[in-house]
Order: sequence, then C-alpha cells, then structure tokens
Amino acid sequence: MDKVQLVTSLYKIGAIKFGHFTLKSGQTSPIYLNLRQVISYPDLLRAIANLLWEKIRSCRFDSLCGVPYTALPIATCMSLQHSVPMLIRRKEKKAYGTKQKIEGVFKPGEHCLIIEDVVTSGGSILETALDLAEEGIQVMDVAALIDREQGGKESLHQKNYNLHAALTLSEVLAILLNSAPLSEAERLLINQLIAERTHISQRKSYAARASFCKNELTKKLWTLMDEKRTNLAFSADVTSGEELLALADRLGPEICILKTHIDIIEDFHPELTVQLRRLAQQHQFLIFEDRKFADIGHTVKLQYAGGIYHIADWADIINAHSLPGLRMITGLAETGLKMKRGLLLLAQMSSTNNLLTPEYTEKTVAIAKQFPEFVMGFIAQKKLSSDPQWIYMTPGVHLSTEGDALGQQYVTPQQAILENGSDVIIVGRGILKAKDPLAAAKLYRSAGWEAYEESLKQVAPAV
Ligand code: 5IU
Repeated sequence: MDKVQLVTSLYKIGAIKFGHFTLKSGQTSPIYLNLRQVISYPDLLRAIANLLWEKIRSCRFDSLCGVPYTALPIATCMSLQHSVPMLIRRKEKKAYGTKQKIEGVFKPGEHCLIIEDVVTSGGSILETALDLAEEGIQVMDVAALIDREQGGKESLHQKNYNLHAALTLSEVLAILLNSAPLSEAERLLINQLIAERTHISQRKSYAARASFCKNELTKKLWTLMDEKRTNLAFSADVTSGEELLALADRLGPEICILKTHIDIIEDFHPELTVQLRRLAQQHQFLIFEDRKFADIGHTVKLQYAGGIYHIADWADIINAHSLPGLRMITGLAETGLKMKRGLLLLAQMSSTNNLLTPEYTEKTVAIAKQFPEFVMGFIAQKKLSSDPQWIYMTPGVHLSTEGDALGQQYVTPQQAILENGSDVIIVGRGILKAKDPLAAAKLYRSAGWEAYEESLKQVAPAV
C-alpha cells in the first residue's frame, strides 16, 4: 500500500477528521488525527509498519519502543516482521512488584528506536526517551507516521533525536485534496489551510541568508553557492601536491569549497598554495584548510600565520575546536579579520563515540555568538540554532551510509540537507574513491542541490 492509498484509507475509516478539536498539547486545530482504531484494520496497521520501517532501515538500533498507546501495536508489528526486540514503557507507575518503568530485556548502552503515530510538540516522545535514558538506554532516532509540523521535529533535534516521519501534515493535506472523496466544506477548509501554510517557508534561500551574516566571507560564500548552484564541498584528502592540483582543476567547476589537509601532502612546496589560489579564482571556489586548531590563543596564532604552511595566506576558511575556549578565537581572529577570512567551530563530529556531548555543542554555539565578525558557522551534523547568520557544513556524507572501519559514520546528502537542515555537504571518499571522480562530484552536487531546493518547499505552519 503506498502513501496515497494509506492516507485515503485513513480518511475513509475516520482516522483523519475535520472540525474543531483540542489537541493533547492544549492547542486547537481544525484537523484531528486519531490512529487508535487502525488496530481494527490489520492491512492498514501493516502498511503503517512497512512505511515506518522504510524510513528507518538505515538507522542503528537494538530495540523498538512504541509511545503508549497508539504506537504500541505499530511497534509490535515492526518487531514481529523484522525480528527486532521490543521494549514497553509503562505510562502509569506500578504500585506493586518491581516498580520498573521499562518492561523487556535490555542492556545499558543499547540503542532504542522510538515509534510514534503522530508528532505534535514531541512531548510524549521526550518523556519516553527520558524514561529509557534513566535505564541507560540511548535514543538517537524516532520514527513517526505523521509530523504535524508544529515544532516537534525541532524540539527533538535540540535534544539530539532525529525524527523520521513517513508523512508531514502538508503531504497528508495534499494527498487528501487530490485523492479523497471530500465534502465541499472539507475541500474548502483544506484549500484554506494549504494557502495559509505555503507562505511561511521554513528555510531561507542561500541568497537571502547573505543579508544576515556579519562575516564578509560568509556573505561571499552564500552568493557563490546561489549563483554557482552548488552546496558541495570536496574533501581532497590526497597526499600528493600534483594530485591535489589536478583534482582542484577538474572538480573546481562543481564545488563551492575545496577542503584540504595540507599537512598530509608529502611533497609540499609553497608554490602549491599559490597554484591552489589560482584555481580557486579561476573556478570560483573557496579553500578550507581543515586544520582543527585546538591550543591556547598564543600558539594557534603562530600555527595559523607561520610555520611552513602559512595557512592564513591562502586558506579562506579554517576551523577550530571550541575546547580551549574564547581566547583561542581571539588569537585566530587577529590575523583572520585582517585577511578577511572565516572560522568554523567544530560543534559536532561524525565519528562514532566521539566526546562532543550535546552540552558541548550548545556551549560552542554560545561561543560563536561572541565572534560574529569572524565565525562563519559550524561543522556539525545538523542545524543547531534558528539564527540564520550561521552556516552549517556537514562532513561524513556518502551516498551509501555504510561507514568505514575507523569509526566514520555517514549520512546521505538528502539526510544532511533536507532532514538535518545543514547547508553544505562535505564529501571525500564518496568522490575520491569513485571510478570517475568528476562524474561522482556531479552526482553529489545534484543530490545536494536537489535536497536544498526540496527543503525550500517545506513549510512551517501552525495548523
Ligand atoms: N571530518 C569528518 N568528520 C568530522 C570532521 C571532519 O569526516 O566530524 I570535524 C573530515 C575528515 C575527512 C572528511 O577529511 O571530513 C571526510 O572524508 P570522507 O567523506 O572520505 O569520509
């Protein structure tokens, strides 16, 4: 059963209704989604379980936990079909016996995927995640059938939970309008709701973002991305200068940024950086030296401007860990501002078991706010704040999300840009190890750009 058949069936059984309703969150709404009775329609229940499974099949988890009550049968269905163990969270405190809130067999540290039917504010999901966390069970992903697009996804994101919704309410409305046997009054109401929703675009275009930032280089980058129609940064982790130049020349027309690790070049010579700058000018991309500074202000200043690499002379963008604190940034900014450069702070990493906790990430965002003239934004796995001045660049992007043997974890361009709200995808081996790196770069470029264009169509309504 596809989404259209499912949504029209849900309408026919009265699981989607129009009128005047008060939701669990206290908000009122002209649309009511009540999936409790799907247990009376096994085909629908199975279709929902299948749709959800499709959304989360690349996620990593050891068990499933449905948010009580409506999602419990959905979770059960997925558990049975895919032989994944299930946990149940008690909603009411047990007055006798063990008093435990989580039923089922689990090991502390295991990953549990939460299943929900409809997400409004995300409150019930957060409660479930909290109870699981008390038992040492980690939650990274949440699967839901319908996202009402009322801020639930954002509040879950803030707590580092990824919401994978099979349908948004906007999609449900569009499907109903096209395919359901609606009454005239319902048709009018849905048209009105869609009209209200479409002029509040959630995402600003790259061109529009240029007017929000205080760092001049970020402005230039937004404009470059918009005009060149690319949000692809190529991570050229090669060890020969000649190969680096050849790649920069060949892939230059496809990318907005060339990311280098200059210290892995075995035959480094200052002429290499002169050539790189010439190619950056010719093909219109910025150079990002992925140096990850992480020392006291005095030392990073020397590392940035001096040594054998003279990074400040040729790299438009550098990055730094926020670990050493504010004054390290002052050390970098002294040189960087003079040269009209930009800094990205490392707010999150893509590697498994890294030590960058949500609290560290939050503090990193707070540090950035103190240096808006120099900090461009973040290296992160997802958008971290609604402030449009920051740019987000995501490494660990690959069309196959398999990861590598040394802890790299991948997301797809679609996940990075559309689901996680990032702005730039950083791709290394996905391009470098391809038989034809140019063809691969074109593929990543169009995947990244399509995801961006799709994200502009997403709307932030309050229905
Ligand atoms: N990189 C990451 N993850 C991070 C950070 C940087 O992969 O969290 I911070 C770098 C490492 C490498 C590139 O230079 O991005 C990714 O390369 P692959 O696409 O080949 O995995």
